[in-house]
Amino acid sequence: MTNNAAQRIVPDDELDELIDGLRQPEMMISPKYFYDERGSQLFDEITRLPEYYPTETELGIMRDNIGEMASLVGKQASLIEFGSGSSLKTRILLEHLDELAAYVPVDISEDHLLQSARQIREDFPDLDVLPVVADFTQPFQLPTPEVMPVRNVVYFPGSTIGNFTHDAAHELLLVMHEEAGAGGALLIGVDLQKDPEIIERAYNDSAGLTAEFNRNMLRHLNREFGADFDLDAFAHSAEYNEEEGRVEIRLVSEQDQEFTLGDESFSIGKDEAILTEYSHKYTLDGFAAMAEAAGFRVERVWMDDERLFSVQYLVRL
Ligand code: AVJ
Repeated sequence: MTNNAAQRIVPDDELDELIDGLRQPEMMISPKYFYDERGSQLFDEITRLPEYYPTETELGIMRDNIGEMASLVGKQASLIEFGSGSSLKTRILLEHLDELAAYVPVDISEDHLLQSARQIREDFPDLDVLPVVADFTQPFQLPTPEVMPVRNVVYFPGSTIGNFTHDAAHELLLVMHEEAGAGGALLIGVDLQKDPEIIERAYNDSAGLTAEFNRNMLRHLNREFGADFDLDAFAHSAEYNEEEGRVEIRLVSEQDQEFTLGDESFSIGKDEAILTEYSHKYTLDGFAAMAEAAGFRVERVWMDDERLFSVQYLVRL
């Protein structure tokens, strides 16, 4: 590159990981590449769509049960959020928790993390806000709050757990178990299995925002990794796989074509696809079994009347 624009340093291991995904029997790209600036904006818009039930439903569950949630978390807990925590759900929680020892948002994206930590500090001036830049799928060192916490409560909203395969979700629960420590707990949003039509509608919205969100991943890779995807040559697909209990989101190639990433070139045939996301949906029993295997017991489950979504309080065994 000979222009003098600021360059983002692309870590080799990120590029290697992307190339490795594209060399799999079914090409795949991690859903983390959805979230550049435009992707985060699009996701925000998705959460306000009438078809996309998870966000509004989870918010309603939080609002309706916040008193009970606060009493389970108790006084002087340290709230450790996996993810940067700029959401409305986090704010509802912070407004109602009593005398928190600390709020510890954990995220890999430093800019985003520090920006949302600053906002939280502004709105909750008495709160000890201790952001940690880390990949939360790996164990990390917790900061030491000024006030010694009575317990650690990990918060993981949004059914982000759904992005993980069952093996990876198990591993992540083990990390949460470790970070929660003795006497600790986990407050987690888990999307539930239901009528497949309701699920498929949420990922195939009539405004086409989810399709745009999906294709935007390619725009992101073009910009940040110098790839040369033709966005118009890929179609959005989101199907609920009932046996696996998950939505499978893909970009389907509309023609035989080639693209390059780094120094590698790839060919993809017409109707072949790149897998961009899994969104797993759980049964209450299925999730409880997975939680138990990772050393948690389900203490309380809150749901909406239609049982679309759950928020669960798990205690560490
Ligand atoms: C952020 C992973 C919870 O799985 O519903 C929304 C992402 N993808 N529409 C989900 C998403 C397409 C979302 N999660």
